[in-house]
Amino acid sequence: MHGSLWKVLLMFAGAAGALSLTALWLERTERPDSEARHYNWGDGRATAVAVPDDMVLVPGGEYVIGDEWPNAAEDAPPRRVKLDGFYVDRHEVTNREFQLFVEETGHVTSAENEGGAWIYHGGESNWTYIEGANWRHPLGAGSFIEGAMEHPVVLVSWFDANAYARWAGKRLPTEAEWEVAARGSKAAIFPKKSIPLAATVASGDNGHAHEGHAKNEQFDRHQPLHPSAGAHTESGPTNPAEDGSANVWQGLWPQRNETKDGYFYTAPVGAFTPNPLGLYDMIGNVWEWTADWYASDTYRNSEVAHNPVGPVDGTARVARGGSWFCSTNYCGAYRPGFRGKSPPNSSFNNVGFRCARDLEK
Ligand SMILES: [Ca+2]
Ligand SMILES: [Ca+2]
Repeated sequence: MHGSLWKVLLMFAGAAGALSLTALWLERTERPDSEARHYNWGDGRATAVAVPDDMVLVPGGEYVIGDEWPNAAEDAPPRRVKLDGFYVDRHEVTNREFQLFVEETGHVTSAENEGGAWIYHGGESNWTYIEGANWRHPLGAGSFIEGAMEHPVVLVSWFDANAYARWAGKRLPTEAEWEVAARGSKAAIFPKKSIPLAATVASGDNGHAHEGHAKNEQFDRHQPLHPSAGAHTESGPTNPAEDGSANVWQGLWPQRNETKDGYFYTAPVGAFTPNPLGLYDMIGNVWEWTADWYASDTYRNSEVAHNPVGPVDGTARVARGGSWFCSTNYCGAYRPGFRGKSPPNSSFNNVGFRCARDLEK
């Protein structure tokens, strides 16, 4: 009896030892790269081209948006939409442009009113609410945008983005407009062969908003692995996490950002190849607020929607495109069909926007 009891105890001890070894291994492998602390906002290679502050015409027509995933309930299944032609900003709104808006209007951002915002700082393993963080101080006090005036503005809420758009005589793009623009106005669906097996695990908090500053819930959190995703170019979808075609996070978060694309945080607009319409950074760099409220069933309507605008109210606004923070193990949102969302008053240092405008009637 005693002999078998000892065997059982030894088995438990062995299992416990294995578990603690596993825990140690996990702790070691998930430890963030301490070198990442040394990146400043605006760091990166200086290869951006000068990009005009103009708008690009997206022709009217009927398009297919949404990705063909097996887990379409949480993402966008393919859907036909009919859009009138519209203009969309060639690049994300930059710090330079946003500063002009603030100088002319005296606009005070949501983060400034609130006294802080959510930031991710390299070398950390979590998002942190930092007092004093705002669009002028993207990593909190002691960080500045002076070396990043051609980078996209961050730590702007949906309200800030909307106020800027109105000031500029523009508006935020609808979710459908954003996606058609991101696909280069082509009715592009991911080819079936690109559907990753891991997509079948998707559920729950895809691109989920955070309410009341719940820790760790940001656009990018809780995403399934999407080893094969990415921007759509003339030659087909690419995976920026592998080929550096857009500013995302290459490597496993948070242990190592290989920065094969040249940037840890944001990149200046014009640093990456534009899509077939000539639009920069639709994928990656910063998430982009859209005009629409989020609803999980937006894309389930089988009828062809004409200029769809999303539900009339809600708790979260849609943002699109993924960001510099987006890695294969933590996010995978760097594809045109991915639907992110967050409460409109929230501000993060990987979320910005661009504007759209109707054609003159
Ligand atoms: Ca990057
Ligand atoms: Ca973007």
